[in-house]
Amino acid sequence: MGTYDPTPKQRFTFGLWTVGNVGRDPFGAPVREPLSPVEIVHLLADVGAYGVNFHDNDLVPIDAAPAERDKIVADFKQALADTGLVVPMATTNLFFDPAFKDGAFTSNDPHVRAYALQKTIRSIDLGVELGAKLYVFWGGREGTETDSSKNPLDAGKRFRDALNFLCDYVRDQGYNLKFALEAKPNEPRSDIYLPTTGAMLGFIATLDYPDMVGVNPEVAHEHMAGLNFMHAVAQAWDAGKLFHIDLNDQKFGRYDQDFRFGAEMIKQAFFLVKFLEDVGYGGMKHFDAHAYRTDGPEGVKAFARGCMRTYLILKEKAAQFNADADIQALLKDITADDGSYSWLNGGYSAEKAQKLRAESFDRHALASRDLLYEKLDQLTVELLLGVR
Ligand code: GLT
Ligand code: MN
Ligand code: MN
Repeated sequence: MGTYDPTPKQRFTFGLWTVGNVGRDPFGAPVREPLSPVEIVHLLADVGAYGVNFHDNDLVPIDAAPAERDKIVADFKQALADTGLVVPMATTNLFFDPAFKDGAFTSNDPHVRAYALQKTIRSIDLGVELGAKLYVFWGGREGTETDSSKNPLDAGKRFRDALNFLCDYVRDQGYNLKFALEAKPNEPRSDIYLPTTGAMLGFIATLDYPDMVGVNPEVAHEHMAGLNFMHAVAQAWDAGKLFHIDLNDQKFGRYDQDFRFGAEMIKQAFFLVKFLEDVGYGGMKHFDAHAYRTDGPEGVKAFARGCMRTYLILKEKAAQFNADADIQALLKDITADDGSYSWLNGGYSAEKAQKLRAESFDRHALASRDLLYEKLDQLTVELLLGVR
């Protein structure tokens, strides 16, 4: 049994907006006192996090005067230096201000689109100044309530033009910065464009610099759409596009709950952690979640510790799964290969197609195999429940 106390070497990160969440929701006022960015950095260092991420306006209020901005940034840098925390990722708030009520990069209004571009350039400068190597795009307002208002082809083109412009900006400045696109199906818009990680992966291939752009899948966002998050992550990994990940939890089909990692769907969380550990994902493990609205300052710390502890416990469970003799024997049997068809490996040839045509298969024998997935799954459940 390992210890589940997180340390910075595990690369767990949180956004200023996560542990700093004051518990406001569409029906209720804040329930927690706001914490300053400096206080948040110290809180995160206390609980064993590696890094802190931010939106431009989490750090610097949107209407801050230049002198105020400089003081805030200097204090934040000092807090980073005092604690050893780093800033691996930054992003732009393109959703809160009423100017973005009909989108930022995809707005019908060219003035809004230009403002969004300017705000992002400034925010990229700030992120890079603080050490960010990755820049996230979550287009919360990039969508519609009524499709009478916007042509999705125009919206797609505008979003593409904006990302191409920003890639060129980053290249022009000589920044060491990559982009990660984060999908969400809806909320706050009725429909958000490019609603899934798979949609983002398809879109990236249409950009001018696809190598600079990957994805930032979020558990809650795929679960809102009723999808298997681990499968989306696997597709992104396979494409070499898993640049970042937003870990949290969520019941299917609900509003964006952003619960503590592992709070709802332990089995899905287990297979996700197992996947990330098995493939050797080395990027940031970012918790994009917040404490229940019922909780105060102690609850916020319990929330942050809980996210990381659950990850580490599931990591241990994944190692146990990989070492479990009964489970591995079943898997060996399930994936057994007697070599009869190894001649099909290595791609197509006309000869292989010819030979395959002549093969005869006993469909009934193939179908009669008892795969014992029930047994395998029960072993997995018992392992997770701690009785193995
Ligand atoms: C917002 C959203 C998150 C995104 C953040 C990045 S902001 O909290 O709900 O999923 O990752 O813009
Ligand atoms: Mn979310
Ligand atoms: Mn997110």
